[in-house]
Amino acid sequence: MTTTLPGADELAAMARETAKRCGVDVDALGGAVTTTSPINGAPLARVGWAGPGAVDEAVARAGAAFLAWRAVPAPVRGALVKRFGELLTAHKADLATLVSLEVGKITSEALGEVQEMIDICDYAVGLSRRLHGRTIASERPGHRLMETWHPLGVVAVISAFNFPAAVWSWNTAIALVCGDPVVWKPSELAPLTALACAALLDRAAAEQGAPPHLSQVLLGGPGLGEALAGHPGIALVSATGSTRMGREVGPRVAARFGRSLLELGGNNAAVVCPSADLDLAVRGIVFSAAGTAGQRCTTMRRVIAHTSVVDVLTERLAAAYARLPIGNPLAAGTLVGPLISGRAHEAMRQALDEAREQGGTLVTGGGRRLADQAPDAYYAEPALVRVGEQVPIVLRETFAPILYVLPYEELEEAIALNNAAPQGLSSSIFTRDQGEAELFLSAEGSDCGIVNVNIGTSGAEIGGAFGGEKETGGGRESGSDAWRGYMRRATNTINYSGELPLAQGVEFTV
Ligand code: UN1
Repeated sequence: MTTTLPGADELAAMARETAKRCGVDVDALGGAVTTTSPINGAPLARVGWAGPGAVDEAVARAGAAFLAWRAVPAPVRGALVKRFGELLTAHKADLATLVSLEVGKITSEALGEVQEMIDICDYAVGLSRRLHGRTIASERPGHRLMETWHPLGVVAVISAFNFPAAVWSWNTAIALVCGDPVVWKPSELAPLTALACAALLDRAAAEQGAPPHLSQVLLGGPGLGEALAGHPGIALVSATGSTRMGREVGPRVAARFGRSLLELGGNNAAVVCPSADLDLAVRGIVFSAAGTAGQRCTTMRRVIAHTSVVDVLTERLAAAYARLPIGNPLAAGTLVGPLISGRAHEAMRQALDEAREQGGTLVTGGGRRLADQAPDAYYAEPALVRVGEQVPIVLRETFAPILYVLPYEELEEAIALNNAAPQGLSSSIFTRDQGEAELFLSAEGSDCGIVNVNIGTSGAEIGGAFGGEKETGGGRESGSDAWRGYMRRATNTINYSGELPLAQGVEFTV
């Protein structure tokens, strides 16, 4: 596939128009920081970063909003999120364009990201009528025990470039129905996407008569994230990014006994068993490994295939890789867009060198495309590397499309290889043998937060809890009961007996 990449002015104009349609005051943009588009490596927009003092001010405003919002009935809070979901639906294409322009996602995946935002709004609206606690049997006569869930406080969201809008929305839609205002530090690479999301939410809030400052955006670098993590006015810090970032944020929040929800790295594997449907496995693996140019935290980075299928599987993956259309993510038909930066490309190149040094064989891919047209844009051919065993480079997360394929003999060994990664985000098994699938899903199986059967590691729906164990950080966001992380639980004992029997049979009569 040959691609002509769009010129700098074209993309900058498109970004401006699209942001304006979402309600961003584009005339007020401009500032010291220039962002670029990974599509052509050219400047896209200029923005200003928050100055010193911005965190204190934002947290104070959010704190005031909390006092009002916590008293609004949860289903009324849900009405705001419902309206926000409608606005996201109306501006789905606009937001998706901004996502593509700022982080290089192909159109279908950018639209999918906005769809996840709409889905979580629907989910949160329903949730707003079922934030319920339990009634528990008391050991004392004439007593009742119950749990109530109350709004927690101000939530800070720190998000990464690869899901520049959806991750914020998973947190924000849930936080808002739970009664919590949000202060967002988006990726410094995707400020326009963030401003557009914020403008749509501000519009919904104004229309619904919600208190001001329920949602605020602060643009800035890592120092801003650190200030948010350390701020005592923030009850919960939900941070998505590298394990290195998590090591900065987690202890800072813990030191002040704040709550954190960490979504960090992943080194996700698929186990391919002898009975696997290989057609399905190939499609599932290629989407998870090469989709989003290998830049999801759920990207598949390892295939652990039984010795009876590893050769044929590798051949079929190589054939599929050779057909992948790589290029302009805005063009119809493209499946693999650019890497986010030259740094990401350099990390990929270096990992491939190390893989070779450690005995790996590059089966296909690894080259760079379109450098002649756009020397500052980094289009990489997804790489397939065959290794004999799980050498050190395989256990290192490289945020780029490299898939390592290695063999196994016994399923227990494959599970041990799966679990040998320091992170524990996502995993999958391809098999038609129920016993094998059940073992993988069991307590003795995969140690990840996401364990799939006959689908890849990425592309989770919002209805389930999303997150993982070990160096992935342990947080859960999005569906299931992840909402509990955004609320505080009170245990209530109510005595309607007219007596005062003490628990544990204690006698204390005065
Ligand atoms: C991420 O890469 O940070 O499961 C999130 C998935 C997406 C979310 C990925 N729903 O791949």
